[in-house]
Amino acid sequence: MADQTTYTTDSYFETQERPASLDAEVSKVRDWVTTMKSRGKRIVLVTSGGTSVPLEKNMVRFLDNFSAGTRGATSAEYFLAHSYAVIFLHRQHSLLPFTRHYSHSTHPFLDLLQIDPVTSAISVDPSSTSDLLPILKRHLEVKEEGTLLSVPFVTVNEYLWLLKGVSEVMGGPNGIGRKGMFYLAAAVSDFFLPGTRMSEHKIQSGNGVATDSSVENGRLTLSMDQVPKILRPLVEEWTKEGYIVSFKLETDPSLLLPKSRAALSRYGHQLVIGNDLHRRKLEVVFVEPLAGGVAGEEGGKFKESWVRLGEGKKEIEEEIVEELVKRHTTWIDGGKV
Ligand code: 9Z3
Repeated sequence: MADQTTYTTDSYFETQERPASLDAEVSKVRDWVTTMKSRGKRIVLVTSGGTSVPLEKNMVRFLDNFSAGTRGATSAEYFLAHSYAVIFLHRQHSLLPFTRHYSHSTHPFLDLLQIDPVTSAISVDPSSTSDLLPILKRHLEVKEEGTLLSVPFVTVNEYLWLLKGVSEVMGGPNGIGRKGMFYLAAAVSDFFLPGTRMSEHKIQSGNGVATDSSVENGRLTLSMDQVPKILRPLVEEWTKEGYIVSFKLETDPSLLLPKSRAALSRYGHQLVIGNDLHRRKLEVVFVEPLAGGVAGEEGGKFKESWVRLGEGKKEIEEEIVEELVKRHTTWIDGGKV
């Protein structure tokens, strides 16, 4: 097993460490799904942000990717606006629905506030109120309704275990069936370093002298294995009835359509949203099976439609989610989308 480079999902989960908090997280999700189901809600699992790949068990260093979680956090807000209950499986410290509007350096929260010189009372600067009010309102409403469940991950291993656990709850006998949607916007690493080859402690370079097997003549060599294609068991085993939307990210625009079609053919799910790294906030392409056909079949046919940031709209996610809700309604009604 130590030299294995190709994992099936089964062999991955048999060999890679199960996170200590997994059972508690999944049990929380199970209770919440039961409550949302009893209220007649549709549920969407939104995955968001990048997965990290630790290089050491006592992690100091890791590989990461660019994703800030904008797509996921923004889309989650629009799903909530369409009355969905949202499980937000996200990279810890990436953007969150609602608070994303005032994060980090783009819109620092402290810049909204002012201090009364006499009483020292803190209030919101009136020039910011009109922007803040609708966001705060929705944030408080959603909190009150309990329709947003946040589940954080850090590493790709945690992400994979949680995706499996949550999908099995949503797709299981007491799950949400066709009323469930999967919106897989997280940027998931294709490669990982298996536990058996991971250094226990911080990789040492010494004083230019190698003290770790992966460091030779001062050069660190990493040999990583492929993360198994998780969409297959998701579609075929964990959640057979859910409406499944995956994202395909490319940097070469000429690969976007062929790669999106290939993903749909390979896994036979409902929709691939293709996006180019640099144009992802302006346009995406929906690739789905042509009505009456199954894209997974040999010679399957596809329907492609571009969704573009519309006139007067601020965020493309508004349009993406609007389109998805229509398709999901048809899916729930049992018809072909
Ligand atoms: C996406 O393509 C997302 O739209 C982005 C969003 C990661 C581009 P941001 O967080 O970016 O708003 O800055 N997500 C999926 C990327 C991915 O890893 N897809 C896999 C692939 O392309 C298939 S599941 O192979």
